[in-house]
Amino acid sequence: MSSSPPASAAPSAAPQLVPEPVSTAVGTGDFTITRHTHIVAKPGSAARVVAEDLAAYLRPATGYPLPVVSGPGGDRDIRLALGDAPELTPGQTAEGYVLDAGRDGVNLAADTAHGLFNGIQTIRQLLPARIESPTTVPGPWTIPSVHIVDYPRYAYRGFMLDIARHFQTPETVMRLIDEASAYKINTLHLHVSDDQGFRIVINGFPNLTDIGSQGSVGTDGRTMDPGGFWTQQDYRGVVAYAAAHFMSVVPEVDSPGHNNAIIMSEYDDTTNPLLNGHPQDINCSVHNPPQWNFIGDVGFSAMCPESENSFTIYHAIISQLSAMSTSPYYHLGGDEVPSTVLDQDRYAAFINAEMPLVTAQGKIPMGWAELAGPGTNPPAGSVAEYWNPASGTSPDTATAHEAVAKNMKIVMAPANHAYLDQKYAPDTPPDLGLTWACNSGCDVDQFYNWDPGSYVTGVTDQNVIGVEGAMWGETVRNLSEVQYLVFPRLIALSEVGWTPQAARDYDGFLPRLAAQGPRLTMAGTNFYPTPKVPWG
Ligand code: TNX
Repeated sequence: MSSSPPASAAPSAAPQLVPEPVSTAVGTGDFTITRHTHIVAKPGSAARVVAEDLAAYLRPATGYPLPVVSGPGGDRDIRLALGDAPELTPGQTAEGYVLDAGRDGVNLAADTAHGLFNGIQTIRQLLPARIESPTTVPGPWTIPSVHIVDYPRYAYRGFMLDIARHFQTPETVMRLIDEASAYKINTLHLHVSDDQGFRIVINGFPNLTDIGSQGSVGTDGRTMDPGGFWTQQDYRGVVAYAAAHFMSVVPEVDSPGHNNAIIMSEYDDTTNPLLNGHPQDINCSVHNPPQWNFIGDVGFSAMCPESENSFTIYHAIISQLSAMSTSPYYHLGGDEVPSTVLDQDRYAAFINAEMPLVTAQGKIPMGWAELAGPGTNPPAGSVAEYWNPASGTSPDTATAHEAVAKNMKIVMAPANHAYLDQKYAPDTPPDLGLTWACNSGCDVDQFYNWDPGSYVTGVTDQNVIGVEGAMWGETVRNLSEVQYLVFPRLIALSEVGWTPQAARDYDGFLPRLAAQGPRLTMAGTNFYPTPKVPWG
């Protein structure tokens, strides 16, 4: 009845998976997907949706119909089921999955649809790299015999993208969602505003995009690179697309600094009925009146904590973005305000006035780790994102300790291990990437070889909820440039965030990373072919 090739009895080779699963046992007898294979899932169940996702991943390259059908399914089928994964203990069920592949097909089980989605990412990597081809290519489509039990180390595994320094389209971001979710990244942190651009329509404040979206870094404003913005419909579309890839979206409009685009937009907005007629009082920047700066400087702009207009504007931003976003977190920035611009009391006053605007929307405040500094009162459980390269007992780790002392949770993103905008090596293409955190380069070894749970002495997995790779936008103008800096380093970070520390080792990681090269190539994803990886 089946025209599939005979199953082999030889032991399967160890699969080359990233992130490395918690446990992988290799068996004998593999399974080959054929044009007769079905994908089986209960009708109407959340498993059905993920089954459709799997079919959509596998149809282009195989050219097979791979119909999604109701149970029970026969031999040589791929079966997805919810609630049939007794090997997962309670702490492991939110995203865990159990995958069995062998002569009789594939059984994927999980307690949640997210777990199944993680499992189908593993199935993709068990197949030959050609499976990533967008057009039909020859098989065979053989999956080795494996028994995998898998779940993440951290609940938060983030990718941050700055669409403020250079505008990026919704289509670009959706493409990056495809690529990041393939490595089980589950959070997209969108940095939508900074000194050089404000990128999302906010109702009631049309100037924010009419004026604030027109510039970008490095173009002297308005002629060479016109900037751009998203409508709220665009934003909702990206959030929905992310949700379909089991990624939640954390929006960030930085404050009280990094917001010259807001100040330039609203400073003269004297007739806006939502403001009180003298919006000039929002400006606490070094320049008065404020002026554009497109050269990528940081630390020159701030909004004033004494101005009610500041919070009218932030209230509109926070309430509208929160209502459209899926993450429990809202990121209010909080980084890099020099004390010469706002002293610590005024900085803390701003943050303390802004956090209730976030909690009123039912969101948990999140911010760069300065948010934990003296005088601020973040609610317990709010999140500090630690970006400082300092580690161990260095005095520069202070913000991490302040966050712990305030019962905050921590997302680790130390710039020298997690900033995707840093150059790989001092001599990689001269116009892409910055160097401040990585004088001698930050290649995949640097992204892989650190432990978020012991990086700062005294900050442990009791406090750390995850990791994030930050793709700042000063030097990247389009998808291809972003991909070049993101890959393969985000893949290394995905394993830092997923795989138990004790199961990680760089020598074992390198060949598994090398195996991702042809997958990226097949999928048309640009990446830096670092000489550190034995691409083969
Ligand atoms: C620091 S560290 C920034 C960003 C820059 C980035 C460039 C932090 C929270 N902010 O504003 O884009 O460095 O690498």
